[in-house]
Amino acid sequence: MTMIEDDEKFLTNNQGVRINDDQNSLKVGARGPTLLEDFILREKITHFDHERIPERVVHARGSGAHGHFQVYKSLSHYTKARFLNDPTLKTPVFVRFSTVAGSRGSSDLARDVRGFAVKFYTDEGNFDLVGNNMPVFFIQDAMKFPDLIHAVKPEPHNEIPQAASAHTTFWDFISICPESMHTIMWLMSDRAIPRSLRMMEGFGVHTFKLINSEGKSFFVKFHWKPLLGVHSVLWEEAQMISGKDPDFHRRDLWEAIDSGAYPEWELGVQIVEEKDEFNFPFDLLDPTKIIPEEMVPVERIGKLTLNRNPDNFFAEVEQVAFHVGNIVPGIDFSDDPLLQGRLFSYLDTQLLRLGGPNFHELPINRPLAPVYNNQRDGLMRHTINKGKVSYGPNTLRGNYPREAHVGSERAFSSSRQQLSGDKIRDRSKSFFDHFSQATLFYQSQSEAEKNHLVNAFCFELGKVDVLSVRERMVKLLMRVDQRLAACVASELGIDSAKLTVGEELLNLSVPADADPHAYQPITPPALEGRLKTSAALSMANTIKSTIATRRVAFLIAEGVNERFVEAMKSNLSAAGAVVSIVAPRLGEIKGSGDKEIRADFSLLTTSSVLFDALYIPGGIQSAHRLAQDERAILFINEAFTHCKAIAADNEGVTLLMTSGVGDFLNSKKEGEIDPEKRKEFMEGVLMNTDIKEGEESSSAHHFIKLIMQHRFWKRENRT
Ligand code: HDE
Repeated sequence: MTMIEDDEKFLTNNQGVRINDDQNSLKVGARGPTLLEDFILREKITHFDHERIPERVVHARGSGAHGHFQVYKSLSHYTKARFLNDPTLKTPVFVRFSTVAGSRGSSDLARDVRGFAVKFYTDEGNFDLVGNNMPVFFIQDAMKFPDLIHAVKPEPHNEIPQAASAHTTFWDFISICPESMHTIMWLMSDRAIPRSLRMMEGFGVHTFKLINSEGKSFFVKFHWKPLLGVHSVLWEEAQMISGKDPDFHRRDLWEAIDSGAYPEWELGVQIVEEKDEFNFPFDLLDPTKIIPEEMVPVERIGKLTLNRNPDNFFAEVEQVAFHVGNIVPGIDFSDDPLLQGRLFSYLDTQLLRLGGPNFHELPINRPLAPVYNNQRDGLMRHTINKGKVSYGPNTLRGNYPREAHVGSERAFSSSRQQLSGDKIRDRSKSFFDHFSQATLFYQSQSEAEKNHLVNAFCFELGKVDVLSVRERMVKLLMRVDQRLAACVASELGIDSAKLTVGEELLNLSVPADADPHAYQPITPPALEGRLKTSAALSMANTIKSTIATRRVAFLIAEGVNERFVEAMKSNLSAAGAVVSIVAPRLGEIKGSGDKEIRADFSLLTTSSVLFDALYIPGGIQSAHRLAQDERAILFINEAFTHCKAIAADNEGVTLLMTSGVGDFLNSKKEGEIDPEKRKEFMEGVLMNTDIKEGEESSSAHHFIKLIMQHRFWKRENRT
């Protein structure tokens, strides 16, 4: 039990008065009416009535954790930011991950962009890197943001669908917004359905600036690279997980940190000298573009570790307020028009959400660097400012607090930039190549990823009930890749041969006074000519060298061979995996040697989609019982269908053969299916039938290697 301090022992009201009865309101007699005088009841209920605050207008669903960041070596050549200069400094951080479209109670597994917001509590003030798990964004100018969000949110007349982009208004908007096409490729890819928040990349998206102590500035793109690799689930699984455990990602993050398996990311930077600003076949200020890693490599400069769960979800995860404008000396903004709009939006929205101008005083938002200024009062002010001087400059307090110098006193100053231009509402022509990076992304995907992407388009557009919207999307896809467009069109029952990518389509969203030709997308040959694919864009190329924190289900029943269970469990646990015993019921399950094994889940309370891999140990009775249990067979079939690693020993193999795995192997007559192909489809399934009495399964080592692979996508092609 946790230790309770003396002053925490007694229940009090909010004025600190001890309460002797918190179960009954004050009444006239035991059966009489309640008195208005009951200040204890009124205070308790009033506080409860006001427990909810407005949820975030976007990114409402989130999960957070504390940790720290440490730079590997000084980056002083590029920036004077102290937390990036001193490798001995551990800067505390708070990170909040989120989905974008759903409301606070929605499922973690929505197909969506994930927010990846990091607050660094540096000793020079708070720096917020408010990024996403995709490196590009849908739109190029902040002016379009409310429209984008209105289109993706549930439709306003009936508030349907929750946390889903698969509906008509979203695709109506996208189909006349060609600039979104690159981000749409990411959204339709498996990146939008991560296996874990701990297995996602993060990106600052916009180009920022770093400034060194000489005042020289560099363009920079920020990246987070997860040490566990980048992994996703299948769309079918995502939908099932949403029902089985809508908190799947939140729970996964919590449990990993709770068990000491701290998630880690390396911070990467792509640095571009100012003189090279115009040496790219795209505009560095355009947030719909990446800088391919082949053009500018990502330098890994430090590590983020998350090692503490929040104590209170509301006080920390809900009340944390990120703002792209929270910046420290040595870092600065670029003129990206999306970033410029964001600089206004975050503070503005938080004034409403957190009820006034003093939310920076909430514990989770409070900087570690001291705050002194002449700002005063306002709703919910915590600081009790003393004295009569609340202005500057002043003489009555020696002019304190005064402005600091940029050099010795480490004040912030904006990087110097010469600007001139007409006051106009316009967009730079250098922003109008909307397709070549969408194509680059698609071409860089593995075959399995391409198929998933096609399926995602078919699913999403299949939910659109206006034919012209679907057709417009097919037309846009024709500009990205003909095969992609043809596959999607065929599933939607559209004859793509009859469609042309007409100018009218691309001009639909052009402002009234614009020259429509000026808005025509352009395809600069440079990028197409030089770079056909980029390895970093495919998850197939991610790290596959660890099974740390992978969830492995052991399917057992009474009579299981406990030696197999123990040996496999100790091997997998030693490699960092999390083993769960799944049985037909909860409680102790007696093994064939009379040892008892406690079930972590029953077949009623869990499901294959909540695991990464499956082990079926031997034991005649166990295999027999499970073969009679439809839920066990479903469990195995789903693990097989979702391309997961499966290992079975002795009678476990017999059980496997009574499931769909056996059906697959037996149904095709010899010769009907190419044996090589059959072998391919069975990759990831490990069957060990001749382990002698007294021997241990020798398959653990091999099984671990399979789990590292995450999934065996070739299996998808078996039907
Ligand atoms: Fe945001 N965004 N955003 N956004 N954003 C918010 O701020 C906004 C954009 C991102 O966990 C809001 O406090 C505008 C890009 C994250 O608390 C709001 C534009 C990127 C989070 C807002 C963008 C992001 C937000 C809602 C276009 C990736 C969650 C609640 C100009 C680089 C932070 C809040 C958290 C949240 C506005 C585009 C990331 C309304 C106007 C691009 C991770 O201020």
